[in-house]
Amino acid sequence: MTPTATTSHSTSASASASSSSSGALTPAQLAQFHREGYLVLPRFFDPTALLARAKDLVQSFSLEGHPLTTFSTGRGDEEDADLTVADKEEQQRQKEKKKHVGDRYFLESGDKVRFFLEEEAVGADGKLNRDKSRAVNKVGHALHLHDPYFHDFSFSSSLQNLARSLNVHADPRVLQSMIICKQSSIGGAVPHHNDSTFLYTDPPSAVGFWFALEDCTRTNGCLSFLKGSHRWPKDGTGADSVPKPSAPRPVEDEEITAEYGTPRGINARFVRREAAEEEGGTTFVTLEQNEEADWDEEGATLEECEAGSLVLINGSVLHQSKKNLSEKSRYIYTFHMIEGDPTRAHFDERNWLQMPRGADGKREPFSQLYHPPAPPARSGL
Ligand SMILES: O=C(O)CCC(=O)C(=O)O
Repeated sequence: MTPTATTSHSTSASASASSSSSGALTPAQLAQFHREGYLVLPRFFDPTALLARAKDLVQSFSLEGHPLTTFSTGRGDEEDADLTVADKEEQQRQKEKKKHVGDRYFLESGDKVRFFLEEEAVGADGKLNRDKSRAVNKVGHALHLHDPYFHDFSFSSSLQNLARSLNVHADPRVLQSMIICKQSSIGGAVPHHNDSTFLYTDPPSAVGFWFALEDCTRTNGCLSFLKGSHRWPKDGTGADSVPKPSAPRPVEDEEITAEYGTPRGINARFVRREAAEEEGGTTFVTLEQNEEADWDEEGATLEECEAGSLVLINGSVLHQSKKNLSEKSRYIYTFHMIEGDPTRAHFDERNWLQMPRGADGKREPFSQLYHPPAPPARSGL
């Protein structure tokens, strides 16, 4: 095991049989990543301590003041014929208030550690219908800032070396770190998407780092990918045959494009609604109609993997995970990197995830992978 640059815990991201001893990718692995849009690296790290930590967090978070109803679905919306008009108006006011609280809980989570619940874990009465440790959908979105285990792991020397060898970002910034629990029986599906839709930069630059803390199988909701969907085909039906998009496409070395094809941009981005809009919350805005490939369920590749695997995900490649119908949970840890060099890409105010403003009114920067923030205190662990 290669120890991390910063850790004193046993949470090292280590190189393995699948990569060189420093964590750097081999030429063959790089080629596969560029060709297929993702790369599975089995036995990349030891998941034991991180899994235990993730389970501790989910077991011990406080429900006090938590906006439990925020992530419920349409259940509980049924009309009650016995209610008076005044009762219904009051019910509507309460619902909007809860939605507002829920929106804030989500939108202010970019620099916090917050707990989001499974829709099926909240009953129509607005209460949890199971133990909280089995109700959490995900924990995010700044474990890399606030949790010593996830901080040390995320900024480890192996991951720094890997990012250098990937060579996508000049100044990689770490953001949107999450534990995704995929609880047994109820763990929700993640519909097909690409990550640059949710972490938009101009031009797109997101790369996902996804770490299996438990075995991920077809029955507990492993990832599946539409291989190569991050590029236009090179068979004459590709980017050259459609008008140039008004939305930017990812930029990369000309040699890579020449070898594998033109990178695809994205059709839409996920943004905060303007403060003036009554509904608040988030929405999608269209950038292009036909820049992305169409999802093809039959053509998708299921990627089962063992605990300890790292999956690298290009920001334009389409992927999804299905509902966990099994008796086993599927804990993973993930974070993303975007380009932080302002001459190469720009992250703007419309993105859903934002850092808070400092005393000078400016947004605090996202963490630099190569110059990590100070580790959080370990008191109270
Ligand atoms: O873990 C999952 O099920 C989905 C995660 C994912 O799609 C992502 O992080 O982009």
